[in-house]
Amino acid sequence: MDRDTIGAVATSVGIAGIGIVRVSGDQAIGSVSNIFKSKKGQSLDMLSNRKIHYGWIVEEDGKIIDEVLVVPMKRPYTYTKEDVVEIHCHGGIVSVERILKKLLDQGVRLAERGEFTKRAFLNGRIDLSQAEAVMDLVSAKTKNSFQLSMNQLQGRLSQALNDIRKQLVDMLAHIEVNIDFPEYDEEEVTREHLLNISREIESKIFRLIETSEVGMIHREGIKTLILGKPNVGKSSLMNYLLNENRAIVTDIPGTTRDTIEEFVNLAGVPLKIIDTAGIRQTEDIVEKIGVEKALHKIDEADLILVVFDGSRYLEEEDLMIMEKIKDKKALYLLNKTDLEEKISFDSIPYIKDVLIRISIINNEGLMAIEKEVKKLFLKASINVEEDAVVNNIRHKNLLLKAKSAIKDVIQSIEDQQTIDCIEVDIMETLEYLGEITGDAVREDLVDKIFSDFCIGK
Ligand SMILES: Nc1nc2c(ncn2[C@@H]2O[C@H](COP(=O)(O)OP(=O)(O)OP(=O)(O)O)[C@@H](O)[C@H]2O)c(=O)[nH]1
Ligand SMILES: [Mg+2]
Repeated sequence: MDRDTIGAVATSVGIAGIGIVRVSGDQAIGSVSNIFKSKKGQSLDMLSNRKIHYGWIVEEDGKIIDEVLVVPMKRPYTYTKEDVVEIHCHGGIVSVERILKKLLDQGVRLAERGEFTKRAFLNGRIDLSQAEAVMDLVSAKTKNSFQLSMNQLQGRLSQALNDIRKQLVDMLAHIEVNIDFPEYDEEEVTREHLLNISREIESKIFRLIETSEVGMIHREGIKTLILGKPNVGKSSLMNYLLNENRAIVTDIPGTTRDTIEEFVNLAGVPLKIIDTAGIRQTEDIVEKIGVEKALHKIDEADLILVVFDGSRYLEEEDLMIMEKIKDKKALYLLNKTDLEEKISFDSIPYIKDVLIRISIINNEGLMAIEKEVKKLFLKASINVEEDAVVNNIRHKNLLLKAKSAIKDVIQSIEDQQTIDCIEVDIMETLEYLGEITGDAVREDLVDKIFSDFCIGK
């Protein structure tokens, strides 16, 4: 393992009360010691461990760079399980960068993305799924997604996976013990026993996969496309949901040209909302590009909010939009109910029942959108506070592979396959689950995972 001492600015760089520079590795205390002058005049390695020490970061000639608080933390009870020092200095760009530069001059290497957390993983303090949770925590946008990641960091997913892995290992042990007594009865009992456990494991894995839909929504947000012909109130809806005047609203059809993307927390449900140009045939080049862009986004959207103008007749564009989104999850919003109603869905009876009637101007009916979104995406059976929830596509894919491997185990037992054959499938299941926690994972994959982190974490 890389023994370099690494350093980075751990706080977000910008105007702030304090900034923190973090160092980890064998030379952490020595290198900070060289540039730190404590109030008491003692060198850092003489000062007490895990206590905050007041002093200054200084140039060789004693000139003060910044007034700081320094926390030396000796291994192994640290974030990385290595010696760690945190220097708390004034916020802003200048101080943290000058201090970091001084450390680099001492031979400290600039940390790569996620390298502190990677060391915590490689040194065995946390497993890979917990390390991934750290990144999710710092980028969480809602309380729920933070909570899910916190549960994961606390080991809730790891625990669920380890329970399953232990059962798989027990299965292998059971086979080893009983294979030496291959009398007919013993083998029958063994097979029956293995079959029961395999079915139990299959349902546990299935349950975890089931949580991933909600888990991913909390993490990534529901990609929500607002679609409709021009002037129906799409941008008004966007502004209402954002609670700010983000998109331009006018009574001129074709106001919105480009797509506008914003994040909104709708009563705990994160939405990535995209306002689009009104769909219509147009000769205007810019508008035309906007319309094409809007239509292109349909494929990747999780949810479409189709807006109709109730004060106008149903037109060809409305029908065209409905046709284009017929396979997608959608809410049909009939806007401008404050005006005299002209629209009629007599030709498309199924729409009538699912319409949500709203008036954005009068702030009417809009709560129903929130309710319906929740109904569509959040399954009541999942408890964000308590359950082990999968919120990561890498984990989900490995669980799907594990599920298929355990299905093979069940099949092999049912088909009276040889014990060897069953063993291979059990080991495969174990391996997929091990990849989630990082017990069986390739180095390049580990590098790839941490490269998505931010610097200083
Ligand atoms: N009466 C009434 N007018 C509304 C309502 N909602 C929006 N409008 C008006 O409808 C007009 C068009 O609103 P926008 O939000 O710009 O419509 P849009 O669908 O984004 O239009 P394009 O960007 O041109 O496609 C504006 O004058 C709004 O004030 C409503 O509930 N009732
Ligand atoms: Mg608009």
